Amino acid sequence: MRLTQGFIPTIKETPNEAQITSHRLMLRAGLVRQTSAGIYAWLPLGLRVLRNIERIVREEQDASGAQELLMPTIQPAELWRESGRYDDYGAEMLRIRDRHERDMLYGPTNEEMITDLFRQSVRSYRELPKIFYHIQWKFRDEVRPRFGVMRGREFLMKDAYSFDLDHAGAVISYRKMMLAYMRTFRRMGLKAIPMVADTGPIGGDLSHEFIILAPTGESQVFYDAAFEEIDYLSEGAGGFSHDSPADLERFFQEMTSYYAATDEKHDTAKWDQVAPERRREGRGIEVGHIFNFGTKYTKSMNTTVTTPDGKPVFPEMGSYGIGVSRLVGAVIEASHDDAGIVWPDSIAPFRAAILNLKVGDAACDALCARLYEALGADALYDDRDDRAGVKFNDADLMGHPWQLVVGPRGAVAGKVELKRRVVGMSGGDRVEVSPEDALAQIFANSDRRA
Ligand code: 5CA
Repeated sequence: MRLTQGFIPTIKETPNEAQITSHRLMLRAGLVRQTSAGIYAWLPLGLRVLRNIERIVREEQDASGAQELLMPTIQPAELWRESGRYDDYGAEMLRIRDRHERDMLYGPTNEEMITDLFRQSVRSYRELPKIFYHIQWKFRDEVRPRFGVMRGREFLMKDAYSFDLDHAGAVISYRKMMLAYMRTFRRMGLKAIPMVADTGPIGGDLSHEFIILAPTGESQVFYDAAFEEIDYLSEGAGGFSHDSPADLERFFQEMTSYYAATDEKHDTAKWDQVAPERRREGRGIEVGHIFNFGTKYTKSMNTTVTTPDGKPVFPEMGSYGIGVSRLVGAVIEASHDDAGIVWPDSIAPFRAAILNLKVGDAACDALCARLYEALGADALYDDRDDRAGVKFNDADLMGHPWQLVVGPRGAVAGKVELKRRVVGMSGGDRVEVSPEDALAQIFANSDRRA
């Protein structure tokens, strides 16, 4: 995209409505704008990041065997009256009445709707297990929406739902999702820790939250230092297979053998058993949450399948959420410096930025055009007739993983300056290389869409 033709309204001043870094940077770099309290419009740069996060989430869900579908945002109240949650959910639910006086709601989550879709068509144990997911906007009328997209009222969630014949099967589905989640977050450059968590209005007794450590996080967390040391997926994400219950068990054991809990589930007796020098206490951002709640919804919504001996049973369910829009903020909290955002390659809005330091200079224009052609739509070409300093600052603020800087002297000599954007090195480390070498280095990174 040519910057002169794009819509990336960056802001120099620090917006005073924003309390945390990610919110400030998202406004300043032109990713989002607030349209109502806790509701945001995604501008082109922000939308590209959101789509990249969605792509990774989708690929890892598909790899786990989950099937994608898409449920609507607006739901009928009857389904929620059946499960008993219509009244329980309280003021967080946005209730709507249509022109025929029917009670509707903007979905805060989809357990009821997926159970209804399931019971309309699935009759036999032969059709199990099943995991469905969708990536859809949710609405929760939070009392205090804050921190930008981190705690919005409207937000994008990936929610998956599993159906199994019995508890043993449900445990396998739960572990599959845990593996898919660890791979998903890792591909975004995040180290997430699965922590024993409270189940709240979703219900059930087996639950983990996936927490990214950050001082601005809303959760108080307690964990064993082992989580800082061990890179569970390093021996190749291929080390564990979704198709092998033994692998899944080994993976689950490894992930849960050390103490890690949020404050709601903090167990001081168990905490006392952790060696004092290994105890870590801090703040974290919840980027995902998985639940096993057995037959809570299949029972209340009278959903059965027949077993091999012809008897009806209530299938066991789980639900599995990832905060897709929250992740945009969470990644920024985990990866930024004084100059701006530092995107991991996999989700950066553009693979690289081309900075033309002298627009109108024949050699600069020609070399930039060549680079832009080679990188295609995955590059942002700063073709503004502006000062070099403005371009450097904006490129650092927007956080492109690579900057290709083209100045008049270098252009004549057939050279560009290549800069890798890393945390804490906003100012410098531009290396002069040939355009071919620069492109080769940029293309060497593989976790990008084609
Ligand atoms: N039905 C279950 C799992 S599918 C569920 O709704 N779980 S949840 O309530 O924990 O939400 C899942 C994820 O959505 C959370 O881990 C969090 O990352 C994200 N999320 C929840 N509330 C908000 C919010 N107000 N703003 C942004 N993201 C949110």
